[in-house]
Amino acid sequence: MNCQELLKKYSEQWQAATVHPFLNECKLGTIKPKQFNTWLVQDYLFVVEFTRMVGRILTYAPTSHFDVILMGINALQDELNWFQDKARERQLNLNIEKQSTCAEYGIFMNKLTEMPYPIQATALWEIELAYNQGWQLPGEMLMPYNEFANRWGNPEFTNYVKLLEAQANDVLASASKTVQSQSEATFLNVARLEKDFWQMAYNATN
Ligand code: MP5
Repeated sequence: MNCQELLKKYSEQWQAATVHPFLNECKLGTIKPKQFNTWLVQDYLFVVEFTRMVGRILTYAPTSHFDVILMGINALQDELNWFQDKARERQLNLNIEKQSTCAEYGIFMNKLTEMPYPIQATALWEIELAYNQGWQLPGEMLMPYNEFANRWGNPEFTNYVKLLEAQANDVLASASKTVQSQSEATFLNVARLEKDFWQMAYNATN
């Protein structure tokens, strides 16, 4: 089982993780500010936990994988500051509680680094691909949403995700059957969390 095979086998779940009315309405410019701002604040809180997780992944990764992972951490430094700028522009308070889906995703990422490295590498690739494809698929977005779409849809980010895929494939190839099937279960968990995350933001209508 490699990354492309996972996407093919679970194409329905993957579609639900990456195609959502939230993103379509960003493209059309009809998303409600409340929905968008809820996503923005909750996604900042997600990225804080994600950054901690990627830091932990270095503990388990072979040194040959460091270059790509450190590239990701480097980009996260910029991304966290960018989120803070976007929140300031919109006068949003980042010091709030996580909604339940965001909290659940955080707990999932905490547990992920207790699992064998091939599972971590696969989930890391998948989480980044979800945003790469999710923000890319609708096509060119209207202002101000184009800035968000470009952050995850740009060609350099696509390339980074391909490098993550190669690293995941590298370790999946020699993983035991048990670890391979755990990777599959984890793939499905991430797909569900991604779908729920869009829905969480989309539900914020008042
Ligand atoms: C990402 C994200 C991509 N920002 N939010 C969710 C819910 N899933 C994936 O991670 P990053 O660190 O922003 O590239």
